[in-house]
Amino acid sequence: MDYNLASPVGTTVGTTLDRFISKKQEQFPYATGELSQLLRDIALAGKIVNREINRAGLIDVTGAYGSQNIQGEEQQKLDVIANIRFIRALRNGGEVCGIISEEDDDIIDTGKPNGRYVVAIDPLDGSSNIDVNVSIGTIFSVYRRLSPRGTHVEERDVMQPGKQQVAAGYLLYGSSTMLVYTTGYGVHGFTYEPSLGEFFLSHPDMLIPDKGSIFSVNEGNYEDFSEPIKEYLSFCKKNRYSARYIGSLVADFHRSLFKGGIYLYPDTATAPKGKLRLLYECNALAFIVEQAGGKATDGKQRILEIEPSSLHERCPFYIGTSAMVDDVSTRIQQYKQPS
Ligand code: AHM
Ligand code: MG
Repeated sequence: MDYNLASPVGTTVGTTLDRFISKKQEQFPYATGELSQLLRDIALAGKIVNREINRAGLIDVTGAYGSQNIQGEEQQKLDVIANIRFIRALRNGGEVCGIISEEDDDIIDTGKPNGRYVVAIDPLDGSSNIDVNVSIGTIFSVYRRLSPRGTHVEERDVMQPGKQQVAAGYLLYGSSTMLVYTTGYGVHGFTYEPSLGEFFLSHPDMLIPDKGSIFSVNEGNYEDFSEPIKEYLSFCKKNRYSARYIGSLVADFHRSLFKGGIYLYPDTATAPKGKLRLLYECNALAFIVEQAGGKATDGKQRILEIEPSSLHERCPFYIGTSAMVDDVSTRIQQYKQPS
């Protein structure tokens, strides 16, 4: 069957996100439009969150959740606001029956049992950078539900391995705001034009460079890293690789996608599964990087193969240029503990 996936019509640089989504949908004769609408809902919520972030310094929404402003109204932290915005948009859209969010302990039942999809989302990632005007992001994964439509969301709907994702993406709130997503047919990047209120296609068919010389890791944890990680970092330094670490996963990943490189968040003795969350941080970026020709592993296996065992589980994370991820994974697997 010819889906004419390479059709340039309506998919050239400068195309609006809305038109791009519609054009892509037309290439799939049996598509119902629900996934397209879901992506539009996320983009809309992203615009609203972007506005809140840009005003953060002015309207004093940063700071501790639960404190009160001068009118005695409760103030909300930006990550809480972002969570509310995304959940509201997904609930109103009706395509999603359940959501798992970094901000909520349990699965959120949207009250839309006919929704065909579930979403895993980190509404505002990079918490240490929120209050200091450094780039932050939103990360999302979309899965087709396993339970029958017309019923309430179940845990198995969100506990699927990453290879089952039907779409994934991120928003980067940086020097410009971008939305980057994949539905399994390449990775496409859109840049937000605030005066028009539109995302425009700026980076079609993104591919990660197959060579990289940037490594990105929190070296403050060095003493807790295992020997193969320490050795890999020595290798990077001996080869005069550049060290870059923003501390916002989306921003660090975005740079790797453009320039090539590796991002590492290893496990340590005190954090045996690392820090990052499988369901709403690692899986989405792993899907994107593979679509862009890169790799993501936990040191032992593809991130996308991991069968989740709990909603908020963590995993070690190595992502970026294939050769670099292979190098660090090989070192981890071949390392023999001294007896
Ligand atoms: P968060 O979900 O609390 O924001 O934590 C995730 C963030 C990532 O964006 C970033 O890559 C990492 O934590 C930074 O961790 P650290 O401060 O330990 O280097
Ligand atoms: Mg996070």
